[in-house]
Amino acid sequence: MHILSRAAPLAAIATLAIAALAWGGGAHADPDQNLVTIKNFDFHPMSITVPVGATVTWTNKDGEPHTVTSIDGTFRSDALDQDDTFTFKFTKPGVYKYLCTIHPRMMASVTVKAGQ
Ligand SMILES: [Cu+2]
Repeated sequence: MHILSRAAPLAAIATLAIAALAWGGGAHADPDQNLVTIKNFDFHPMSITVPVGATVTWTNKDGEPHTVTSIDGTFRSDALDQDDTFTFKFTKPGVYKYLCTIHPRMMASVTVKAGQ
C-alpha cells in the first residue's frame, strides 16, 4: 500500500504527459479524423499531413462564410456558412495549398504522403 500510494502520483503525471503529447500532435490524429476547423479567419491546423486515400473534413465555426479552395484546382468548396462542412478524399501524394477565396490571406496546406 505504501508503494502504491507513492507510485500513483507518478502514474498520473505520466498519463497527463501522454495526454499532452496527444493533444499537441494534431498532425498525427486518428487517421479517420482528419479535421480542419475554420475559426477566427484561420484554418486550424494550418498544415496537416495525411496518407494517400485519407479524407479531410473542414468545418466552418465562424459566423462569416469561408471557402476551401485549392490553388491548383484539385478541390473547391462552396461558400461554407457557420457549421457547414466540406470533405475531400486525397488520392494522390503531394502538397495541396489552399485558401479561402473570400479572404485570400487565409492560406493553409494539406500534405498527402504515399505508403503510410
Ligand atoms: Cu474566408
